[in-house]
Amino acid sequence: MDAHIAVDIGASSGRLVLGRLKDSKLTLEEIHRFDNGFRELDGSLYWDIEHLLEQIVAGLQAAKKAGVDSCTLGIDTWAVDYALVDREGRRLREVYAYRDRRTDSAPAELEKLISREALYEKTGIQQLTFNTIYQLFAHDREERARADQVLLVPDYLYFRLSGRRINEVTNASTTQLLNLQSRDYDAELLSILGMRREQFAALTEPGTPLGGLDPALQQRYDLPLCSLVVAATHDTASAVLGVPAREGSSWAYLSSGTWSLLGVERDQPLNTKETMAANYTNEWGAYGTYRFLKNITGLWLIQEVRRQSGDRYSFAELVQMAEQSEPYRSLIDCNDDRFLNPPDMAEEIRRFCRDTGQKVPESVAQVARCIFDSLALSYGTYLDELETLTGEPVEVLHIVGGGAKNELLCQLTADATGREVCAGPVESTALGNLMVQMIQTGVFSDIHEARRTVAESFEVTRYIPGTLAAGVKERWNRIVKK
Ligand code: ADP
Ligand code: LRH
Repeated sequence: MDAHIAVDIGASSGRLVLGRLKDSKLTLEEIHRFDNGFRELDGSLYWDIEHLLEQIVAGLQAAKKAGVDSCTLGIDTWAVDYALVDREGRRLREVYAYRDRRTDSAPAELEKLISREALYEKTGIQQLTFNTIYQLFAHDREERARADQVLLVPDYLYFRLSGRRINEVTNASTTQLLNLQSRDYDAELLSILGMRREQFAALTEPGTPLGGLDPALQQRYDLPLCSLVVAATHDTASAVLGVPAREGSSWAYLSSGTWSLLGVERDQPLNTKETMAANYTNEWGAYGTYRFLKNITGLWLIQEVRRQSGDRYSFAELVQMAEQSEPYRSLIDCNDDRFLNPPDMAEEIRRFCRDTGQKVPESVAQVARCIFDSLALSYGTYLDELETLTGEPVEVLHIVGGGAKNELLCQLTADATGREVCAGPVESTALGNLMVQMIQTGVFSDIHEARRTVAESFEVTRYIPGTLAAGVKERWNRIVKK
């Protein structure tokens, strides 16, 4: 089998990417791309899962047209969200999107039943109001109890394509229900939710072969013969696999898309009092690794500004406009909860600047500049914190994902972190997804060989740190401390 297809669906867009090894180089071909997003229905936010399934089928049909008769196939998506299904596999409702506000008070309510410290000690997962544990806690009780199973979004897509139920571990760890010691669902946490272990399928490792597509589906739509392989189904897990890091170098990653995930790969979790206070997470990775990282509100900020201005400018145009705008004029604390899902992002940014006594960004260009400056400064702060927490220096920061295309942000990041930045590949998530398929089918012997091949197959752009203008760091520190 020399054709491998990654279905990679992020919060803003999805794609089917065909990967092959040719003359010892990995080649990628995007065969289908589509928009993703959530929408409001009766006051709640939901993903359009049926649309995603239709697009996967359309992408596979496009692959067949392009001459792919047989391939392996892996799926990854964003984390934490889930479908509840009955015994027959019918969905009990639409799939909530993680920015839905029903979980706002869930952390405080759950804390009455288990302390935040105990929860972190068990799971090593940072507190985010949308972690699955909080979503399930806030879910209609009767419906939650009635569910035969909870399938996280990629698990559900695998199920719809193949009829087989899995519970892939890299994504399962983002539920905040897995215990780091027992490496399974934590009995006490399940009992707090009033749930049973059987409501979650057996944990499945990336690289597990899953057989073919549902034959009815394959024939009805005339799809290629697909051998499903369980990918590292959490998109961030795949993105980190796809980082072209040199073995033995001291590197960190910034997976830069809707979210900015800044962290390091480790072979042990790190869940101390200090890492809890700083809200760092230990998500489980493929091949026995952990992603020790910080979630930073990322390019969501600019996505919303763009969407709410009627998609008037492309991302490239917004970057260009920001480039010509005065640097470090106004700064925001990107991780302030107010930016999670405000009705008007640009207005919320202006309000933040007003509240903190700064110049208010008026034009779209000034707002965009404020976002990029602030993101870069956040990366600087958190990278230093990461070094302190792990006790290990970071020399190179690899930026992967759509944000690697933003040259202004990459340079600002080099300046603010004082580290060399290597940007690219943009499609590291699809690459990580493909790498697992290719290791499973023997194309690569292990992750090291796969990463070496990625490094030799794709250009990265280097950014050397320049000096940060005087007084910027001090102003920034005042703003984030408030
Ligand atoms: P996700 O998978 O989380 O939905 P992506 O990794 O696809 O996100 O990254 C999407 C982001 O990449 C966009 O929000 C945008 O900020 C950035 N981006 C995409 N194309 C460009 C471009 N041409 N120039 C600058 N930034 C870009
Ligand atoms: C990035 C991501 C991130 C999660 C968030 C829900 O797409 O998967 O790792 O924290 O979405």
